[in-house]
Amino acid sequence: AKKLVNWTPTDIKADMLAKYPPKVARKRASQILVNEALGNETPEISANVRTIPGIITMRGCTYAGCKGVILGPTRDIVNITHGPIGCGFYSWMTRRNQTDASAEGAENFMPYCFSTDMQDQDIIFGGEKKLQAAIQEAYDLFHPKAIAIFATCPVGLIGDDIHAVARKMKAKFGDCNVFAFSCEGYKGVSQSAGHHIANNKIFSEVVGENDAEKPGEFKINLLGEYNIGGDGFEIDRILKKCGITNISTFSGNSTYDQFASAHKADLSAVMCHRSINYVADMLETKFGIPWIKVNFIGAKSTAKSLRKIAEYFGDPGLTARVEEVIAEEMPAVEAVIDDVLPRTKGKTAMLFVGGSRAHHYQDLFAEMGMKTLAAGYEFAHRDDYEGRQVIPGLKVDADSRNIEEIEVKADEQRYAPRKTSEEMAKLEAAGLKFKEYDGLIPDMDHQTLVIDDLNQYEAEKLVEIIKPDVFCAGIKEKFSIQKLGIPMKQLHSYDSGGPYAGFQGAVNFYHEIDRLVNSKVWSYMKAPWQENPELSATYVWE
Ligand code: CFM
Ligand code: HCA
Repeated sequence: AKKLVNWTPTDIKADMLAKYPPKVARKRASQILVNEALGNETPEISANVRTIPGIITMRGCTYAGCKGVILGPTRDIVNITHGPIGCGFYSWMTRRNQTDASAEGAENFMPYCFSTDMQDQDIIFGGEKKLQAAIQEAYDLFHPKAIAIFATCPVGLIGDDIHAVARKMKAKFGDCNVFAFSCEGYKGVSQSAGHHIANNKIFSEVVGENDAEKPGEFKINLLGEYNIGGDGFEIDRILKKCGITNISTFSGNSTYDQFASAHKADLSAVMCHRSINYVADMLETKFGIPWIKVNFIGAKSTAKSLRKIAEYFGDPGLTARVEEVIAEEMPAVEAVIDDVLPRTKGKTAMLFVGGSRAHHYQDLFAEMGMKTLAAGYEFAHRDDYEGRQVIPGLKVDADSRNIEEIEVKADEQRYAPRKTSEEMAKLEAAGLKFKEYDGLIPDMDHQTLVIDDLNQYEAEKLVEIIKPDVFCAGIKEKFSIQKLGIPMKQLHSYDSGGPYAGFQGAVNFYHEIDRLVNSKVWSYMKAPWQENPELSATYVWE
């Protein structure tokens, strides 16, 4: 990588802001942070705020966060998108979440894309009848345990009452839970609002429905793990080997019954805090199930997380077994690190992903001796950046239809007024409980760049100035970055790879990144317009 000779991170920030009009520059300045985290003094970043119109954001919509992210990986609920066909189609399997329905009698509706396919006349005259017919058709064909309805933008605009339709059909069937999500794409500022809507509804409609005891010892819920590229399979392999029983994953490779039984666990282990903290908090408040933060991305983080779970249970047998498993798994991991390290050490990365991978994957890169120069989230909140204390049992109105208000209220309860350590101590003495977990900012090196809601323009600027050895983001960024001559790795879909979680996943990742950052192909590459200048158009302004 080219060395930054004359540029400081502050210069880079200034350069990124230089072209913006003053108002835009001011707002973006509060979302671009030169990391000066020292000790406990975590600097403040502005997050979970609306993208300025005109900016080409990397973000997605609320429907994507609700239907695609949270409910998408559950195999035996019929998920019907009430909307134009594109919303259902483009959120169908593109996330590469995997499922295993090999058990006898296991249902799997994931290969189907269910949608009401709204047309002009539905928009004009209302789509409730069409929705009702779709629910009936799904019920007659599949007799599922549950049918979920997802609102897209036009549903909110024309005012179809999807909840009334769901209630009516649930009462009519009697043996099928039907519920609806007001997750219109435009609600809130990003996918994040969709997670919140999904979590609230799953908690109120499904969690606690099955009171039967689950077999096994050391029962946990694994919250915020979506089995992308088979990550959840690898984590389950390790948990099983340790003798830890995962009774419910939210929501990778999950079933309706897993959600319904989640209140039977002893502990919730939270992998992606951003997408699921709501369920963790509600399980703690309503059922007294405590939660801890874990991270299975990175071999060392995996070992640390297993130890953390064992420590919670405090059982000597479990602790010994966890140590045995770590000792069994690590040699294969270390052998690959020894192999790749001479080639990867000192290389640099940039990570811009949705809500937790931009943080978690830094551990994997660190294991390869690679430094993360810049990172940020599309839609995370300040708690994910700062790893600050969270008040469990937030009181927000779960039935409110104004999710933007809910999100803001929840953040306000957490942060406003901003509390010093002394103030926190006082509140704690007064009986309030707080949790601390890792945050992206304190975990990153001094003088790195932390950027919230990075956009197309800034991404290109960053790459132009810093030229990292690898840039990690999503499909929208993939080709524009590659055209700049920089290897690009998708950390959402994993391109066509994975799993990357756990011990075996780490090995996969080391090999792939080694190949990617050491490939000569990028130095041979010239864009077509560089080779054939006649291809470039000439604009004449009158
Ligand atoms: Fe959590 Fe996720 Fe992520 Fe996320 Fe997502 Fe995803 Fe992501 Mo894409 S739940 S926040 S809403 S870890 S879909 S599996 S990769 S943006 S960083
Ligand atoms: C989503 C899903 C997504 C998109 C990924 C990408 C995913 O936010 O709607 O932009 O490549 O992981 O599939 O985050």
